[in-house]
Amino acid sequence: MVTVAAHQAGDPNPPRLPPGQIAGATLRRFGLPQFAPVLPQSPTYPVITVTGAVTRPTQIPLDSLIDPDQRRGQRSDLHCVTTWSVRDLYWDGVPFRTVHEVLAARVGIARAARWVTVIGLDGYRACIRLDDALADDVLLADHLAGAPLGAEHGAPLRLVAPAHYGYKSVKHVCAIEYRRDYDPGSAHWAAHPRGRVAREERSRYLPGPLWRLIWRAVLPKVRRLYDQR
Ligand SMILES: Nc1nc2c(c(=O)[nH]1)N[C@H]1C(S)=C(S)[C@@H](COP(=O)(O)O)O[C@H]1N2
Ligand SMILES: [Mo]
Repeated sequence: MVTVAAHQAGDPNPPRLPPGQIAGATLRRFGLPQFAPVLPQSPTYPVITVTGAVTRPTQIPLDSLIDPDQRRGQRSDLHCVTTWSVRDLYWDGVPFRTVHEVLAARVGIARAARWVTVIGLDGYRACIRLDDALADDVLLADHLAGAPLGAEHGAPLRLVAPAHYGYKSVKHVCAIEYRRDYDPGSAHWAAHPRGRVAREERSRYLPGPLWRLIWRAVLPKVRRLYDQR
């Protein structure tokens, strides 16, 4: 559990939360129900598999993908589709865009690639639109709150995409798959292709404010699954 500075009660300018979100003080391990019992062990020598719409699929040691000169810290919020948020998390890592540029030279990414599926060691997959992944605030993080990322929050590497619901921020990253088409991933219909928090793109088929009610009702059950281990 990571404790963050609580915002002062009576703060004249409390930072605004996106529509339908409620802020909590601590980040607790969370995710899809089926992944609650799976806690990946970070490999001694992590490698990232790069595959899909590329001409030279390969595996790259994580150390050689994280260029120390490109490291950056970032303070950002995490918004879960089930309506909880945690503000002001301090991540450290390299921008996804920087890694993408290195990969473009090494693996030859197809010009038609418009999406990227990020895969975790637990088998979790989430797909993000490539131009969304290339935004300034999208990080591949290996540190949280100044310490190396622990197993709870996604060691060895985690995607941080603050403008998108938490289900896009894949933990335990072990593979990056470039794609021509959208891949619903582990959350299937419960994921939205874009998943932009500001537009409340929570899930497919129904409007965001309606999904709020549904996900709020589901939240306590999923919390229990994650808290009991
Ligand atoms: N590998 C993996 N990444 C994942 C998930 C998961 O189940 N497995 N759940 C996602 C969801 S729905 C959320 S809200 C966040 C939760 O991050 P936390 O466990 O650090 O709180 O992780 C995301 N990334
Ligand atoms: Mo989530």
